[in-house]
Amino acid sequence: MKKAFVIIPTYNERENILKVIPILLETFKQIKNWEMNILVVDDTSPDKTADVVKDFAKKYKQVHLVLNKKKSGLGGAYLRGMDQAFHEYGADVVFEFDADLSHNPAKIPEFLRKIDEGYDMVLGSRYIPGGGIPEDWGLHRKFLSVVGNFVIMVILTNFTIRDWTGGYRAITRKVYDAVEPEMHDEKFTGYTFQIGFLHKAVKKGFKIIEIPFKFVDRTIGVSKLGNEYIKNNLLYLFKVRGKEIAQNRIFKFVITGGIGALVQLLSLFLWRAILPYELAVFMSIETAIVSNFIFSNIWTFSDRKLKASQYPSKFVQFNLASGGSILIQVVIAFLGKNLIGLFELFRLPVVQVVIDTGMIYAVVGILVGMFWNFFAYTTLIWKKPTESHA
Ligand SMILES: Nc1nc2c(ncn2[C@@H]2O[C@H](COP(=O)(O)OP(=O)(O)O)[C@@H](O)[C@H]2O)c(=O)[nH]1
Ligand SMILES: [Mg+2]
Repeated sequence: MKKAFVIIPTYNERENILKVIPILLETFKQIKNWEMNILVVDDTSPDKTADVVKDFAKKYKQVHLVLNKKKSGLGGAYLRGMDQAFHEYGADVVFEFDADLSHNPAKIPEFLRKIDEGYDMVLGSRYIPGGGIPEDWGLHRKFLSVVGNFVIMVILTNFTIRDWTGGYRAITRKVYDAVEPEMHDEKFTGYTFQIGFLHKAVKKGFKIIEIPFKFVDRTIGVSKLGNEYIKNNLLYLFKVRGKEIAQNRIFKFVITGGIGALVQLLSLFLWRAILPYELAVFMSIETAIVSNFIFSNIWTFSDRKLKASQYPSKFVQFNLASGGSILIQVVIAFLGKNLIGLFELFRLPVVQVVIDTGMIYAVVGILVGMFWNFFAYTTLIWKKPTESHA
């Protein structure tokens, strides 16, 4: 039979753990096709939560305790518990579960059904129909959770998952095995663990589903959610998102083009010092093309770097592609002028710069030209290597 472990991190939850363990054991009785266990990860709570767990563990073989010597934070506790459950006890699935009865245990069978259906990870969600947050939460906490989740969706540009910060989840071993190695390089010890873990699981393409649940406010003890929560989460989000964007090819392409434009303008000064104007313009364009070629090869397409022997022919192709882009811009400007005409649209306030249709044709030309360049680079010059079956 497959094994599931409900992992409960605790810090000063003596009263709560006393209540929640019997309720869970009762719930487990309805579950026939899974072997159910509880694993409490306590950070040597001053209120001696661990002693209560030890008493249960003596009576019930499904109850287990991991004791951390010092406070490890929510993420630290979960990583420790998951390692133990998957590697020592041979778990197939673990649950993230709060001690304070905020998570309705009656939902556990529903989570397991989704796992049985083939999902890799199941999220208890407060923000899909059927789910909810406590009515009596203060405005501050409601705002934090609702707006926080919205901000997360915007930064990660993922609106398919509605509850990123919830702490009621079922995670299969394969998700853990894939995500866990990456959970040590950043600061995941606190509540940021939840967003970080989920974000990585999503990126790896696991099958994830949300099921609704109503979050119930704790009646005993205090929340450990600290003020560093917002700061840490935002820091994490901007860091990983920044990294993702910096690795994006289109981003690199645009930056490379920007550098090219700068090189063109600056080198024009130098070329003009030694050449007549027309020739200097031509040489500055060629200098920019060389710059673009170099940056594209070592950065934008670093994963498809050309061999030195390919440089001459690829550089000729690159020049033709760039020439194509210039031609596109000239043609669009010509067509615009002759088909639509040149006329003033508006004047920028203060600086009094006239914006006319000619500017619009130029902008459209630049965009279409860039589109052409990107197309030529990816399909012609830095072609995706085809697998050879020699
Ligand atoms: N082991 C351990 N558990 C923690 C730590 N911080 C929070 N928890 C537990 O994580 C669960 C969720 O914390 P809680 O304070 O209820 O957060 P909230 O529900 O977001 O207000 C509870 O069972 C806490 O006891 C920690 O540093 N170590
Ligand atoms: Mg709680």
